Amino acid sequence: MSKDKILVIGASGQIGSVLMQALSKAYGLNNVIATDIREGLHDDLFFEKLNVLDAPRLAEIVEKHAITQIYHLAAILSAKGEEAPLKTWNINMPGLFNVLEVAREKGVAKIFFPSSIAAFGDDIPRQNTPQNAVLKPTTVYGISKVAGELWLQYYYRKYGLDVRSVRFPGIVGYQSEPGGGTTDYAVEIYHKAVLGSTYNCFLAADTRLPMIYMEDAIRGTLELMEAPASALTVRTSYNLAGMSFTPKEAAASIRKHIPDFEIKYEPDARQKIAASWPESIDDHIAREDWGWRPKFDLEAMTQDMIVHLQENYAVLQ
Ligand code: AKB
Repeated sequence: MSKDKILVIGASGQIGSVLMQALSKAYGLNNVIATDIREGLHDDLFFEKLNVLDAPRLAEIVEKHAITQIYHLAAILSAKGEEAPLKTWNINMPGLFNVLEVAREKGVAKIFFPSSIAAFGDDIPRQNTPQNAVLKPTTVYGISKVAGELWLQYYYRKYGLDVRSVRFPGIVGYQSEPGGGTTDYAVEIYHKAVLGSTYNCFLAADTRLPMIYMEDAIRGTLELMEAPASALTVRTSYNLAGMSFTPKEAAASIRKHIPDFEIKYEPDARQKIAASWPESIDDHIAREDWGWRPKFDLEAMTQDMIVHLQENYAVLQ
């Protein structure tokens, strides 16, 4: 059994709820503590209510459980962030500072902080966007991710804090629902298809974006966290690729299983955000440094999503 004690902040969110299960399996149920601002989604024994902006409460939890690793997932995403830019900054940045500071002060060994393809913006090659492309994001969420990446590197260089990060593409999974992102359509489309409804897509048919299946995203996160520190050459955030597709291609892939599926396109403000992001990602440094390989392409993901969502909805009937 591992000696690590892991704290997940934002454990009830899209990634957090699935990561909790994977971490509990890998490190033992007693060794993973869920925290979230929302109560009721996790076993009380291993749950602590936490607003990450409350630094003394965070310190109390870290001390109480002798935490050795923190996964800090709580943030406001791209589309929701644009509705309240300063509020988004005032949650995303102080939340990260509280985590970095508590880690430094209490000797937490490792931190995981997700960055995003939202860190990219103007003046990038949109195909195979390289690791070191210029970072000029157009959303407050993206700005907070770029600033966050640089602060991770700062704490690593100045204090030796072992911080690790990936730039996640849109994450697609059947286990949980996203909220407030620009890539959320790629989850919604499968729910509507399985329910037999027409999907009104908020992005245009040919909007190509990088995406990753949840199973790959979780495995990649654990692999990065388990990699030897000496192998890691990026202490801002690693580019990470799974697949890239458009809403039209997703619909075509779904129709191979659900031939009657219909989609309509009604692009809204999220279209502009999507147009500022890469279409595909060059992740060769993650592949070289810690052996990253995605397993799911669009067709494999569609098949798995449909099977699992059909099961989930059948249980609810
Ligand atoms: C979003 O759409 O905001 C997120 C992301 C790509 O970081 N899913």
